[in-house]
Amino acid sequence: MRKRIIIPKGLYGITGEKFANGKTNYQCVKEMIDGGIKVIQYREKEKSMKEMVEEAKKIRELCRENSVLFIVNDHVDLALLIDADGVHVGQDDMDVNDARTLIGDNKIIGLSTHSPEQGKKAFENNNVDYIGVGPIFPTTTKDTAPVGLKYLDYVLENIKMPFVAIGGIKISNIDKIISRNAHSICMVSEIVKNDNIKEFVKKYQNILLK
Ligand code: 3NM
Repeated sequence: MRKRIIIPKGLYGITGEKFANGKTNYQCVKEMIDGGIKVIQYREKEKSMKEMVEEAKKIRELCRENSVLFIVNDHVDLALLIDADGVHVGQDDMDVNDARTLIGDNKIIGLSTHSPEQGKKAFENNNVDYIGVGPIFPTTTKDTAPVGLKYLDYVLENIKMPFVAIGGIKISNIDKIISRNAHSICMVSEIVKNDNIKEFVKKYQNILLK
C-alpha cells in the first residue's frame, strides 16, 4: 500500500500576486525561500495557461535549486509538465484518485477540505497526502465561507494526517492556531503584502519550528 508523503511542518507558502503590492509571484517566492520556507504552492487564478506555464517553470527551478517543495494548485497538467513535486486540488477539481493515476505514487496530492465529512473521506483515501483545513477565519482570498476553529479542532482530534490550517490567518489571530499545534500554517495575503517578506517568514518559521 502506498505510504503518505509527509509535507514539511511550519509555514506553507502560497502565491497571491494581487495582494503583493506590485511584487511578482517570483519575487514573493524568492523572499519566502530566503526566509526559510520549505514548501510553496503556485496558485494563480487570473493568468492564462500560457502565462502560468512560463511563470511556474521559473518558480519551479527556483524551488528546486533551494530544495523547496513545489506544488501546483488546481492544474494537474501543469504539475506534470513542469515536474512539480505535487498538486493541490479543491473539492470541485479533478478527483484525487484520477489525479493520482496521472501523477503517480511518488508525488504529493493535497486536497482542500471544509467539513468533518470531507476531512474523514480524505483521511480514508491514501491517495491524499495532506489536507487543507479551512477557511478558519473570514477571507477575501477565496470565495468559501469560514468554518471556524471548530473544524480545526475536529481535525486535531480525529484526523491523524498532515494538514495545513488556512484561511484568514493573520498576526492578530495566528496564536489561536499556533497554540493548537497545527501541522502547518498558511497565510496568503498576510505574507505577500509585507514589504519585507523574508523577515516576516523567518520570524514565524522560528516560532513554529522551535
Ligand atoms: N484555500 P488568506 S482559504 C487558498 O479553506 C485558500 O481551502 C482556503 O488566503 C481553504 O491567507 C484560502 O489571504 C485563502 O486568507 C487563504
